[in-house]
Amino acid sequence: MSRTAAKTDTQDASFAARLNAAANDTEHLLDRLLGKSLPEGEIARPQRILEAMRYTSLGGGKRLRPFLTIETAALFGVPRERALMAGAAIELVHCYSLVHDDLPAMDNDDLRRGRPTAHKQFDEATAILAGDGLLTFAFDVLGRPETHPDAAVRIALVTGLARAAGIGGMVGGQMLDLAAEGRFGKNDKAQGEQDVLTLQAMKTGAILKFCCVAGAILGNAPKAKHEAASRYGQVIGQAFQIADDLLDVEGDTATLGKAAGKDAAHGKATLVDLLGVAGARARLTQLVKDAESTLAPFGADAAILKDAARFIAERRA
Ligand code: GRG
Repeated sequence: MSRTAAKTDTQDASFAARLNAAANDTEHLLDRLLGKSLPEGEIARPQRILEAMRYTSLGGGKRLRPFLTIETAALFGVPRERALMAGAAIELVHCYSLVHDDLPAMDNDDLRRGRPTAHKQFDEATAILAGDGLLTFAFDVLGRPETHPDAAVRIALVTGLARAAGIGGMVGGQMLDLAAEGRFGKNDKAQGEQDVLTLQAMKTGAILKFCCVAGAILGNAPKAKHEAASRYGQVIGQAFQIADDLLDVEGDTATLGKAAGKDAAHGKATLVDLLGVAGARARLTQLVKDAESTLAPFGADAAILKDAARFIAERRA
């Protein structure tokens, strides 16, 4: 599974332990939330859709997004249970995006997190519905008082996640990505670095950035610290995508738990493509330094987030 394959050389024991703790706590929470008991307002949970939603959200993944929310929220003294609820909601959106991205109409992949993709394990209609179910459920989770007793905070979380995931974020970025493959005609293809940066900031960066913003929202952070958390999230989002693009070129399918070499096969423009492997590595190193600088307002409390930036840059899966 990708979770165990994700260790890097520079990762110290306490970082590994905290990432694992976030992963385990997220797993248990999602397992409970996606159980058989019905919250008020639900009529029934049909067995097949519940099974598909559990298959696609439990038992795999690094759980980097919940980890980022938990650790950013910790900077503001947020109780861990609340941060976990918000992190789990973001992870549900992430899992939905993977399910839909793997569909025949999108990337048409057979392998995800070391297992058959949802449409292979079930069927295409079930996979589409499982993605829809995960996305919708994320907002159910955010809307619960367990996430935060103050409704204004919950509304800020719902709005923030909707914008990060939607037309001006991940969904819009996915649209640009499909266009960049030339699917809708040559004129839509991404041309240069700025096009690629915008596409990636939307497709993968927006959700990663929101993980950190969510911690600040939960903690009613003062403006300057909210902005610092947001900037950190933006920078690690860029680093994550460059690392992902390098893994696509240099990684192997067995370690990644998903197909490697897809970007070139699909004619995708990436920063590795534009800068070369050495240039992309240099950019990644600079981004890790930038991420560390953004954390200056938090002093020693942010050591774990510095480790996270290095982990993101150096991960192998
Ligand atoms: C279908 C609306 C829609 C959007 C899809 C994010 C995305 C857009 C697709 C995911 C496909 C993909 C492989 C993108 C590259 C970056 C990425 C999100 C990798 C997977 O994230 P990890 O490494 O995965 O955090 P785990 O399995 O550890 O959670």
